[in-house]
Amino acid sequence: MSAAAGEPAWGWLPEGDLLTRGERIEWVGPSAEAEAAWQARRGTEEAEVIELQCRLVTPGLIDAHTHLVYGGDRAREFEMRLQGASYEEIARAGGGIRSTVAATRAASDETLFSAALARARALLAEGVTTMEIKSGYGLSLEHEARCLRAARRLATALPITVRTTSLAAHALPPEFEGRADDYIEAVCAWLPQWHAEGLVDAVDGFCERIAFTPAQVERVFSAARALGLPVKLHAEQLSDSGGAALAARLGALSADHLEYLGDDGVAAMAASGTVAMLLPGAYYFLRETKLPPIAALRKAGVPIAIATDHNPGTSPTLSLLLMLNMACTLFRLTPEEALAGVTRHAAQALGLGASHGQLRAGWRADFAVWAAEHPNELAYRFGHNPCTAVVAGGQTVPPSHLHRTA
Ligand code: DI6
Ligand code: FE
Repeated sequence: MSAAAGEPAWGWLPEGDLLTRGERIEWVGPSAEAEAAWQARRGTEEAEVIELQCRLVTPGLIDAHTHLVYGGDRAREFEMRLQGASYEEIARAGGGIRSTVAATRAASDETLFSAALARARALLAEGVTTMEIKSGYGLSLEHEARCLRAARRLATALPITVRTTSLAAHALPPEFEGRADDYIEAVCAWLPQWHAEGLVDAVDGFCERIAFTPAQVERVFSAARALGLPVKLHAEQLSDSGGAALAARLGALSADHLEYLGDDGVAAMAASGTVAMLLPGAYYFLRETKLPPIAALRKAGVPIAIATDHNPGTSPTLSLLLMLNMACTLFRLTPEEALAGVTRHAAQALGLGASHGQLRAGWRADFAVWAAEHPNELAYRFGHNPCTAVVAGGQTVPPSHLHRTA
């Protein structure tokens, strides 16, 4: 078995073994030392050997930015964009996010859940054992709660770690037309209620000229911080609004998208340890041409993560492996940086850096097994899924969970 811990120079053990105990990794090291490590720990417990057939093993992948719960789709909007309409024009004309809000509100709880379940299964089939799931298509007290409950329920139906994020500050719902500040005030009042129900692990916003201003985002962030919730932000996706610097100043876990990020934003993120979450699927699907400032982020030592941004409008992909490839081909990340971006840096972006995303003793026993010789192959091939087995929390994931149904 080979192990790629995702550490500098791949952290790759060409011949390694893992011991797990309960949900955690107990020991990881060279195969030659595995027998001794096992004997030293041997108690009365029964041991189960998971035969990994000399295959590559990586930490379970982490998709740290998704909008997995929504109704309907936006295939018609895709056609309109191909005929020349821009994403912003469609959004300003009441389409875009608002059309998904209407479809989400009209969907039953069961429909919302089963569609999200199929999407989560497709991610899991590629070795994704941890996913962040945002609300943001309900935009009312009850509809946001329904989406967050559906996200929470996924972790009871599948052996995955789910982190939920409230993205109520995603777009202005029609009933608040022309009253953005009133909507923000409402969101600040709703947050404690979602939090009290245990529905929220973090708070996000869309800081953009077609969404909310930095001042409005700051009000939502103050409400989050009053509840002790970490924040993150969709920032600098379509223009430079100074969102990343604002997020960094408030200690954000991540600032996401970042195509239009300037030097000040990079410096602020470096100072606060905020992760740069790059989303090549949205860049590709919107045919953006402005690249995020990768060289400046690298130079400043800002940790870089990669995610699908799965959503019906700008990134309807369910392949995190494809995002690895795009991060390399479109953003010129190295395959090693891309893998770190969906393992340990992604864990950091979720506040799970000390428990997820690495093959290390004490970390959660989440790992993926690949029909590959070297970890660089995960970014190299595209449109191809070499994942042969997934172990989550020390348990082999049954093949029935790994069927692609979305
Ligand atoms: N940025 C995005 O790319 C998605 N949300 C956001 O804030 C787009 C969501 C959509 O178009 O439905
Ligand atoms: Fe997003």
